[in-house]
Amino acid sequence: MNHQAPLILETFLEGLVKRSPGEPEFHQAVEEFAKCVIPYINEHPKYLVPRILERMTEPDRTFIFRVCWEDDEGNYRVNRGYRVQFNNAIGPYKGGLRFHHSVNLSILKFLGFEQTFKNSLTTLPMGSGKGGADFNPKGKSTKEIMRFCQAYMTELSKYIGENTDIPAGDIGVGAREISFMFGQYKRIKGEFTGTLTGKSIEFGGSLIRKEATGYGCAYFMEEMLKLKSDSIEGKTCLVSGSGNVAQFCAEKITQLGGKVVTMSDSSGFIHDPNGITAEKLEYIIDLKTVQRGRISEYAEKFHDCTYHEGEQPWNVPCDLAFPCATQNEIDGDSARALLANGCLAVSEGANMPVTLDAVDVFLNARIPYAPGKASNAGGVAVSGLEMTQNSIRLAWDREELEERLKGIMRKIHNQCVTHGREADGFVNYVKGSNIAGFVKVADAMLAYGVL
Ligand code: NDP
Ligand code: 2IT
Repeated sequence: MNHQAPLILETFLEGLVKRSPGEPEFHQAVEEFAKCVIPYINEHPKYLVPRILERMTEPDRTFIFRVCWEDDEGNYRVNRGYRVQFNNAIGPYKGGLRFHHSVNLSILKFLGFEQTFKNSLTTLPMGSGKGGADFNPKGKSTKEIMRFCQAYMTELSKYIGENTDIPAGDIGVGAREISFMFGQYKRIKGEFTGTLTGKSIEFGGSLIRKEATGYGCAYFMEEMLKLKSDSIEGKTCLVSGSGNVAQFCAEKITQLGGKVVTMSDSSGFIHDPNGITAEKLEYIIDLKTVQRGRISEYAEKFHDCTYHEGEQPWNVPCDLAFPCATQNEIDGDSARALLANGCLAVSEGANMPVTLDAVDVFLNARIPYAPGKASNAGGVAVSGLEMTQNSIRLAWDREELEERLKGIMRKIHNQCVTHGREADGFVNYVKGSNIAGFVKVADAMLAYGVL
């Protein structure tokens, strides 16, 4: 029998940094995960000897490629495109594409790594991947977006397929971009298959996919509060971001009786103490998805609210917080400000919006705190349901899909409680989601032997 010394967190992380230098976001995501999972692995040597953790922290493969396109003035433009195929132990690679100037390998590896456990938690058969480009869609014309999407897909099409790797949207990639990419994929391959999700309804998309991440994030909060005999009803809520996830998180919070008082973009945030009602949210959705304007315009349109240039919403008093913009948007100071102002619980719509020290602030305060891999899994879950519908060549109705989404979020919550409940009854959702997500993928990898 092979002997393997127990894993030590610090030594493991040193090895990770040595193997993957200069990737701070990836190191951060792995550290949060390893803190929870290493004690579990040491108690379960069947995972230790086959070096499951080392294997899980190395993507299966990574594609990096040039994307050359022409802007409206006829200039040649060059960007870098990526696809990280992280882990396909429990299903084909599955995860979004991000178009943002900040995209690099570290960010895509952190997102692909998180996706592994998120997809495992959904209970659906999906492996993990993430991709995108350092392309900045801001200020680009629709034609420029189209040319970029087509150029990106011309190369990406070599690596994806309905049974191998199924991309979807993320920051900077919504219905418009998915349509351009799906059209190009179909043209190149000469076949109509469900190789992308988040498609429009007319050509194989699923009802509820657009709403799924945000709705799921609100449902997850409702589940956490239910466990404490409480609910969203009557609560003052902070939402950050004003993109796809933030919009539908705000919509569901409002439907559940909560009052959303903030939303934001990368320029600043608006504070509307009377609440962002359904009508006002309709304005924001049009502003962001059709006009492609800035959130500051909300404060010009509606009275009794304020716009805070260059600031984040975390100093506004609230009961509940829903970070739905981007990674590392809540640091230790913001977490302490939230608690000092009465925040009772946090549900992440974004991926890794909370820094490592802020995670500790929430856990030490023993408030319900849901990491994105649990609370934002609704999006990829409905992507999984879109794949199912494409495979059986049927489309389910809205009610059925919303019920399934609710059921999946409930099951994710239950898994977190099973693996995260501590002796005094406190549920550590970080530990619960990491261990529950890990076990399924690890058992599949073990079953395959040395691969
Ligand atoms: P969108 O592009 O639709 O919206 C992103 C929002 O976040 C915009 O309001 C944007 O502002 C803001 N934002 C982006 N970068 C920054 C930044 N550096 N600082 C401050 N604000 C920023 O993306 P999504 O809503 O789809 O994604 C939001 C988050 O949710 C991401 O973390 C994503 O990974 C995660 N997520 C998305 C899922 C999906 O299905 N779409 C599923 C699960 C998670 P601006 O317009 O100024 O850039
Ligand atoms: O982070 C995520 O889960 C997503 N961007 C959605 C991925 C998907 O395949 O729907």
